[in-house]
Amino acid sequence: MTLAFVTGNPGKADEARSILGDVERVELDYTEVQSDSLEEIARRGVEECYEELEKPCFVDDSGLFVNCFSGFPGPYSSYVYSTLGNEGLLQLMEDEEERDAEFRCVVAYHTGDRVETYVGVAEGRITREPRGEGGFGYDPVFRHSSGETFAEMTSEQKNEVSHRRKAFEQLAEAVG
Ligand code: ITT
Repeated sequence: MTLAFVTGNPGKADEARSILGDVERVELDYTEVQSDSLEEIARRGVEECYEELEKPCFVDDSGLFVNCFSGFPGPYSSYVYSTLGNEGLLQLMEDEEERDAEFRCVVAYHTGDRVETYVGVAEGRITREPRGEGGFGYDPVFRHSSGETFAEMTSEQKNEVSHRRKAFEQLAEAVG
C-alpha cells in the first residue's frame, strides 16, 4: 500500500522513502497549531489532512531540543530555522559549555478511523561550527552521539540512527 505523507519538506520525504519504501509525498498546507507538544501538533495536523484527502495519511512533526535552553527551539524549530538559522543558533550558544541536544520526531498516522502516534529520539550535541554538506535543516550543527554530524554522514548512515528512523520503523510495523 502506498502511504500518503503530507509534508512541505522534501528532505523528510526522501528519508521516509528510504525507510518505508513506497511513499507518496503530498503538499497540503495544514494548520500547525501552537502547542509545546509535537504530538499535539502532529495529531491535530493529520486529522485536518485526513478530512481533506479522505484517505489514510501521515505527517511528521519534528524538532531540535537543546538542553541548556530547556528544550528550545523544540516545537518552534521550523520558525527558528527560517529566522535565525544554524549560524544564529550557534551564536546564541557561543558561551555555552553544556551543548547536549536531541532531535525528536513524532509521526501521526490517520488509519481511516483513528490516529496513532510514534515517537523517535536521537541524542547528540550542538557543534561549535557547522560541519558537513549532507542532510537538511539543523543537520550540520547536530553531532550525533556516534561521533559525526548528521550532515557529515551519508544519508544511509543518518537513516540508520535518526529520530525519524525510530519513529518510521514503528509506523512500518503498524502498517505491516
Ligand atoms: P513539514 O511540512 O513536514 O511540517 P517542516 O520542515 O516545516 O516540514 P517541522 O514543522 O517538523 O517541518 O519543523 C522541523 C524543523 O526542524 C525544520 O526546520 C526542519 O528543517 C528541522 N528538522 C526536522 N528534522 C530534521 C532533521 O532530521 N535534520 C535536521 N533538521 C531537521
